[in-house]
Amino acid sequence: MTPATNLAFQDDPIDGWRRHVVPQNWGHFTADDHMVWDLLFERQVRAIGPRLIEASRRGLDLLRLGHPGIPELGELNARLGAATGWTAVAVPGLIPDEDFFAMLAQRVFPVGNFIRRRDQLDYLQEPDLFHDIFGHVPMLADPTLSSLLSELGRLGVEACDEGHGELVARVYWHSIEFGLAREAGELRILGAGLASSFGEGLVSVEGDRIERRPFSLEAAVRTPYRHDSFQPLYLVAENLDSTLEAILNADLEQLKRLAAD
Ligand code: HBI
Ligand code: FE
Repeated sequence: MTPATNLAFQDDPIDGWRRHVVPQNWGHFTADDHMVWDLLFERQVRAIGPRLIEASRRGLDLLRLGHPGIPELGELNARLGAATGWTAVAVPGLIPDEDFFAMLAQRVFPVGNFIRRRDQLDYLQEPDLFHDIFGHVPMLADPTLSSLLSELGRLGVEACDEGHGELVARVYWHSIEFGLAREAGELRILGAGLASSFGEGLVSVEGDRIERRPFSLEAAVRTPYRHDSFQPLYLVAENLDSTLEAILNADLEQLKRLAAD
């Protein structure tokens, strides 16, 4: 895309997100980068693989993310597109909410064009490609979760337009990013932030001094969150299907009412 057309999207609320997209440049990843992916992948699957919700486990397999080395987006998108019509695009880092939601609404997901270094294995603030691909992309291969995400994107764009973007960001955060879920009678990881974090993932489902509360849209919109540390509490989708249904059917007026004191 030539710079001129990039600028054309600058102020376009629907396609402004395109200015964040960069080439993945997969050929530029070093042997060490690929080694870090393999190390993180193997360690994460061993530590929390059985604690991921079934849809995420299925997505890891369907998209063959266990293949050695950092996934190449062309191959990944061939499988992901065939499954649910989603496309992963490379971005340099955290995308502002209004552009992020606009991407989700168009079934596009941002994945970092970099991976953490060996000395950052356990935690880094900026979402790298391991967080985005291992954490988020598997659920995009699931028909139910991927439809929910594009609907959340549409709702998020509407909310940002009205200055209430925070409400949808909180619903997203307490489910898709850091939510837990009860599935097959056990506590499992729903959120990508937990799925991709070696330290926090296990603690969130096994820790005994962790605060967990049932997920509801009201609890989500009323619970601020932190980007820069372990979460102080986790919301649990006690019935995953009905929680996903409630999020799918949420509307902005309802979220504003639930957030009002
Ligand atoms: N940007 N690259 C990237 N990856 C994310 O996971 C991400 C983001 N921007 C916002 C976001 N996630 C959400 O957590 C909410 O802030 C909407
Ligand atoms: Fe994320």
